[in-house]
Amino acid sequence: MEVAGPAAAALNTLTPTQIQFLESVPKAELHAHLNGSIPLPTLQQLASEYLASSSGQGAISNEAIKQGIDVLSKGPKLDEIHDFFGLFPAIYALTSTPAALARATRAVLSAFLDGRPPQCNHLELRTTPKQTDAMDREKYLRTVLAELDRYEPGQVGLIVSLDRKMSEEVIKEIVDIAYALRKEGKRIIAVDLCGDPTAGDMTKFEPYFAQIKDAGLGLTVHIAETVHNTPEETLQLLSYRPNRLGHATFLNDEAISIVLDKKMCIEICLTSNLLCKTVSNLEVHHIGQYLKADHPIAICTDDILPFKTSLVAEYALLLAKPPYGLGLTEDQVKRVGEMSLDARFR
Ligand code: 6MZ
Repeated sequence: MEVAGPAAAALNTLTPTQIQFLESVPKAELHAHLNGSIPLPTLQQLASEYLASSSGQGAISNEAIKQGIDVLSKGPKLDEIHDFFGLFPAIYALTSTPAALARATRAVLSAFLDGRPPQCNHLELRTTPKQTDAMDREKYLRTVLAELDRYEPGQVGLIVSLDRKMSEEVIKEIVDIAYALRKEGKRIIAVDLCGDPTAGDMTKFEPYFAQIKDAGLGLTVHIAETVHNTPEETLQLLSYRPNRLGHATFLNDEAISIVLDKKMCIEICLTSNLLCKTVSNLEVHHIGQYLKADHPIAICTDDILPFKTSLVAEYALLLAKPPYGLGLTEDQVKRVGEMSLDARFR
């Protein structure tokens, strides 16, 4: 995976011995979105096959797909987080058949788990089940899960994502499929709430999140990712008793005290926050307060495709000296790795 931007700058300040150390630290990747983690060469291959056979009459034109791939290849320039979500329609057109989705999933799993040494010792991959002309949501999940089955059970699990914009009908359908597949013994470990952070009313999720918790599935929610997320919404999401929180960038004091008290692990995605401009630099990143409190965190990549990073590169942002990184000691970095493994859904 090509690494660019802040994570590459941090890596460049480290010695080969330090990079080897980062590779050897036991760690888990707990926050990676499937369609945002497809290695660029795989996506480019899927695009060239798609364009060769498509009449361009689909939901998105061939020209828009070409442009989308071009932007992703160069590394998208984002003025703010909403620009980020516009990258996905082109990707979705390319993973809309079971065969293409299986190839994308296989490449994502390989990027995290097959390196020598691998990027992580444990992966929790997440994805939003989609209905397309070629598959329903159950087929979508079965296709992804079949690829997970190629790895040892302890190595990788699947988190089913719900999008903030979904209708209640779709939420119910997905939650029901998730239960049924789990009952069959498939590796569904948790449910996630994601999508455009300012869209949707969170009240519709309440009964489903309660059921999910009662059924013994994990719950992680993207929360307070932007300055526009209200304190009311944040407290509402916290009241659903999530085990882990994605980003949690803009928590007020009341929310922070709940998070500390309930020991909710924060999934921290440093490059993602910097490139989406929700955090202006590492020095002011909210990771600082959690490190000080020895509160559970997990360093994660979010979307290695647009953000051009890797898990080891995100750990470089911990070890590198300021201003390139946070300047943690090797022992502190090890402790962060340990915390990510402790926060796995089991
Ligand atoms: C919120 C995000 C996200 O599910 O199609 N996604 N949601 N905040 C983020 N931070 C930058 N990054 C990715 O993967 C892509 C989807 O994951 C969500 C978005 O809904 C995106 O469309 P899947 O595999």
